[in-house]
Amino acid sequence: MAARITRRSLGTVAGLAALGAAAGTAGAQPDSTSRDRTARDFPEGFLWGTATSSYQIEGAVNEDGRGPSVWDSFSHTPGKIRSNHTGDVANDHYHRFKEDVQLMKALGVRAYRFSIAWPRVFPQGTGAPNPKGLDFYSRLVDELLANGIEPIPTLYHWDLPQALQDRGGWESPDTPRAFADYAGYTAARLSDRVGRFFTLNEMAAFIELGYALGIHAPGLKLPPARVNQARHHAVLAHGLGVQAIRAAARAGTRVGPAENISICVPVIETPEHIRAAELATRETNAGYMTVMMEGLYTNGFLAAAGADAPKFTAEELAIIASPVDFVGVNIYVPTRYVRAIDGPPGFAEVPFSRTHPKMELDWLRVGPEAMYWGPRHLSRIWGAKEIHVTENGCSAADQPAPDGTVYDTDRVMYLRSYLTQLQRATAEGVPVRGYFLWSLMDNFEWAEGYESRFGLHHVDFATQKRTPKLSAAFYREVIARNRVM
Ligand code: GBH
Repeated sequence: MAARITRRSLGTVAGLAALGAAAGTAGAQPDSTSRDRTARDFPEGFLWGTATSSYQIEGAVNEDGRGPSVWDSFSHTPGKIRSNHTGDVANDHYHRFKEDVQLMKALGVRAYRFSIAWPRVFPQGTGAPNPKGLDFYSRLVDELLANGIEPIPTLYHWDLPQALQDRGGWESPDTPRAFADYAGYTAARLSDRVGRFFTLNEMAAFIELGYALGIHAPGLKLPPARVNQARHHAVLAHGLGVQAIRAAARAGTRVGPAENISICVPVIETPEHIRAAELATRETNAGYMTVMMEGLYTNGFLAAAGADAPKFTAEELAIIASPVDFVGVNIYVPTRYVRAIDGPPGFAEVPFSRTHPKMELDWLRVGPEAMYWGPRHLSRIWGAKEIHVTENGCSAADQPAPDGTVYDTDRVMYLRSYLTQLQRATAEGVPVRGYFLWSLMDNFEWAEGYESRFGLHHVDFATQKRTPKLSAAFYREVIARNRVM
C-alpha cells in the first residue's frame, strides 16, 4: 500500500526515509487519489535519465595520462571562477563511479548521459591515443550495463585539449577534423556496448561564452568575424563527427547533437503569435540548429553578419546537415517571449517583467512552457522525428535541514511544472522520447564553481558524501509511475 505522507510521518520518521518507504512501493499500486491518470502519463517506454559531464564531476585531472584541457587552464587563472574553484577534484567521480551508478540505480533511471573527456582519450588532441583514458569509460559503460542503465555518451562537453587551443582551438579549421577523428576512434571502441552517441554539447554556449563574452574557457572576446568562423567550425565538427561515427561504429549506431536552442515562446497561444514564435526560433538559432537541420545560413543571418559572415563552402553546409537519428536539446529557460507583428521579420520580442520568477542564477528564468515549445518547434519547424531533452534542471539555495536532508521544494516545483509541459507535448504527439535531468549530483558549475548546486543529490565537497534531496525522491516517483506526480 502506498503510504500517505503526512505531517506526522515526516515528523516521526527521519526525513527522506519516510518518503523512501513510500517510494519503495510506487509504480504498481493503484492510485485512488488521482482521477486524471492518462492526462499525466508519459508514453510507455519513455527514457528517463540523468546527465553529467566529465570536467564537472571527474576530477583526477592528472591521472592515467590525461592531457590538460582549456578548462584546466581557465579555472587555474585567478579571477575567472567564483572563489577560484577548479575541477581538479570535483566529485572525484573518476574514483567513485561505481557509487554514483548506485545512486542512479536507486533513482530507477533507464539511461545516463555522461561525457567523454577528449584529453583523456587523446591527451594532445590528435596523434597518439591514451588507452588508459578510453579504458575508464569502458569500465563505466560496463558498470552501467551491469546495473541495467543505458550509457549514452556525449563526445564533447567543452573540455577541449589545451594542445588544440594552442593551435587556435575552434578558430582553427583543423579542430573539426580532429574532433571527427577522436569521435570515430571512440565510437568504434565503444559501439559494441553503446548504441547512441551525442556529438557536442551546447555549441551555442561554448562559442558565445568562450569566444565572444570571455566568461567560459578559453575566455576570449573576439570580434564578430572570428566568432562567426569559430561557430562555423563547431557546427562543421558536429557534421564531420556524425559521419565519422557512422563510418567507424557498429552498424546501427545512432547519433545526434545535444544543443541549447533559443526557445521563442508565443506570448499568448494564438495562431498568429505561435507563427511568430516559429519564425523567431528559426532566425535566432540560425548559426546552430537551423544550419544543422537545413544545411543553409538564413538570409537574415547572412545579412546581419554582412562582411563578418563566416567563410564556408556548399560542401561544408551539406556535411553540417548530415542526417541525424535524433535531436537532443537542453531546455532550461524560455529564451524570449515573442509576439506577431505586421511586416518583416514577423515577430518582436516581449520584454520579461522585472518580477519574472527565477531560480538561484540570474539567467534561470522560470518558464515551464519552454519545455512544450522547444520540442514542438523542433518537430514543426524542422520535422524532427525523435527528440530527447538532454538536460533540464535548476540550481536552488539547497540548505540541508537539521536532519541532513535538503528539502528543495522549489526544485520539485520547478521540475513538476516543466514535466507537466513535457507531458503535454507527448500527449499532443510531439515525438519526445527521453528526458535527462541535470544533474545527478551537485558539481562544478563552470564559472560559478561549486556554489551553484544543480543536483538531485547534495554533495559535501569536503567529504564527497552524496545525499539524496527531496527532488531525488520526487524524480524516483515520476520514473516509477511514468507520470508527472
Ligand atoms: C548547461 O548549460 C550545461 O550544458 C551544463 O554543463 C551546465 O552545468 C548546466 O547547463 C547548468 O548551467 O553566464 O549569465 O551569461 C546551460 C545553458 C547557457 C546557461 C548560457 C548559462 C550563460 C548565462 N547555459 N548561460 S550568463
